[in-house]
Amino acid sequence: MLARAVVRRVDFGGVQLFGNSGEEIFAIARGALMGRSKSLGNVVVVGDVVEISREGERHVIERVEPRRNSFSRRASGDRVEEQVVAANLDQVVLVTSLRRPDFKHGLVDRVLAQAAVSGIASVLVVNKTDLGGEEEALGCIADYAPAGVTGFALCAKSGRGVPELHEACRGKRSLFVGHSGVGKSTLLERVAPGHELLAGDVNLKTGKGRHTTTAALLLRPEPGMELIDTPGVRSFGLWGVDEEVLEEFFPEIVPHLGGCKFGDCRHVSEPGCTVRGALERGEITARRWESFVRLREELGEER
Ligand SMILES: Nc1nc2c(ncn2[C@@H]2O[C@H](COP(=O)(O)OP(=O)(O)OP(=O)(O)O)[C@@H](O)[C@H]2O)c(=O)[nH]1
Ligand SMILES: [Mg+2]
Ligand SMILES: [Zn+2]
Repeated sequence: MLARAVVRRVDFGGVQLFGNSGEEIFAIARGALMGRSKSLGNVVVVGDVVEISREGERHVIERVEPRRNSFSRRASGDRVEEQVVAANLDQVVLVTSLRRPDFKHGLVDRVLAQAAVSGIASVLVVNKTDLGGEEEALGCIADYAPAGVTGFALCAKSGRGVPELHEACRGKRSLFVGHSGVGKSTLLERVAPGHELLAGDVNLKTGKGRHTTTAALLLRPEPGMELIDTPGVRSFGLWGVDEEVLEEFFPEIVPHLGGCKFGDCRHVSEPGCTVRGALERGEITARRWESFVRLREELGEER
């Protein structure tokens, strides 16, 4: 008889699971699951539903159930390869900070597009308002209003603004993504205290803590609410989208598509372009537009 379980964390030596009654189970994967690569890679990821058998004291993952969705990125490195970050998600919580590190639009545009490509809703968090002020954070968020993005300006350190995000995470499985050091784990500790997410190493030379998260981890702080912490990303490449259709994943561009004079309009210098019209009227911001063009070029170069 096979039992079902949910993947909590994938380690080198095995997989941590939540069993049917919420109990933690450690399992290894059936070799056949891993294929020729002999690695779990994208086969078993956090959020997956798996079927496990028992061999004496051992739990073995026999099967991975089909995913309702998954959030991927292009794996870092030179090869064009997919990295599945997590599966079966309700929303992506994109975490940024106002300072240390500075707010960076580039990653925001990439992650928002990737979530859209995966058919997953997203919200934007601007953390560390204590270092720059709430006004400025709200300004960052306002840039994304034409894209229909909900944002939260907050301070994980003091807890200010965190209850609103907590509320937005109730009843959902949320994937926390962002650059290293923006405060994802600190924020998760606030929403879900007692998970020792920050119990990492302390730098012996500086005496300062660097608690860099090294693997995705699913938390269940309260019934129905699931939060996934992930390691910070340095760069983020899109996966699973062609340059021709990228425009469909920028919500503020979408209403202006289909009206261009030429059916194959690239919205660059063609006459009668309704997207350029929207750009000139400010309905699409210049900054988002530049991001879109850069991403489209990048996808074109990968061919
Ligand atoms: N001033 C200030 N510092 C914060 C705040 N939130 C987090 N920090 C600090 O930012 C640093 C990084 O926080 P982490 O929570 O480890 O960041 P992370 O996003 O999980 O980083 P990775 O695991 O490397 O991806 C720590 O020194 C935190 O104490 C905040 O609201 N204000
Ligand atoms: Mg972390
Ligand atoms: Zn056009």
